[in-house]
Amino acid sequence: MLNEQKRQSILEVLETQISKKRYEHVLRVEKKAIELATAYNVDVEKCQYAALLHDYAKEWSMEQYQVILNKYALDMTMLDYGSEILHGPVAAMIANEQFHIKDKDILDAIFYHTIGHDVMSDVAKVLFVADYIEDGRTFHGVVEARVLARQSLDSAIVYKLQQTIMFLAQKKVSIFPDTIKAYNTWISKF
Ligand code: DGI
Ligand code: FE
Ligand code: FE
Repeated sequence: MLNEQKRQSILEVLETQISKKRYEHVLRVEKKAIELATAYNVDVEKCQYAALLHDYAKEWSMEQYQVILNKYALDMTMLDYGSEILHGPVAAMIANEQFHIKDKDILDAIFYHTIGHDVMSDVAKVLFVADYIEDGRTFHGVVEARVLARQSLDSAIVYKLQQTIMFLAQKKVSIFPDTIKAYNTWISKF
């Protein structure tokens, strides 16, 4: 478990960055991440760090994203997809820079929490699934996702990728190519 003092110091800063509604989402993701990490024997503390910081930059402006993208030479094509795609990679940079988190599992989990990735650490898997099925989610398919998450993290990951791509295509919005790439990898190995 994450030390409560450290946890509170993160929450104090997080509160200044996101709305109350999103803050509560983050607490529910943390709760679900602890639950999944415990069930699947994954490092709980790492999963808590990843959960607490994953949406840190979700309400930032494009100008703020641009600064981080330039500073860390991140993929500029992400700019075409807006905050939905940018907030994870940017939050990973902030976790490193501002919260001095150097653990690659945690940083990658935050970076890929929206997009997914071909190779995901156990921490990344836990966050990817916890974000999708936390208790506040009510979208069509979440019940199925929760059932799958009890069977295996991998099956829930494939389901999330598949559902997300279908959802975006239905909405007629562009899909970030790396999400398709992750889907292709996961669907073929599953
Ligand atoms: O930040 P959260 O809302 O907790 O969850 P998230 O980081 O998984 O973001 C989900 C949102 O991002 C959801 O509305 C779908 C959207 N999204 C995911 N992949 C893509 C995407 N949007 C676009 N335009 N393209 C994508 O590839
Ligand atoms: Fe997010
Ligand atoms: Fe989230």
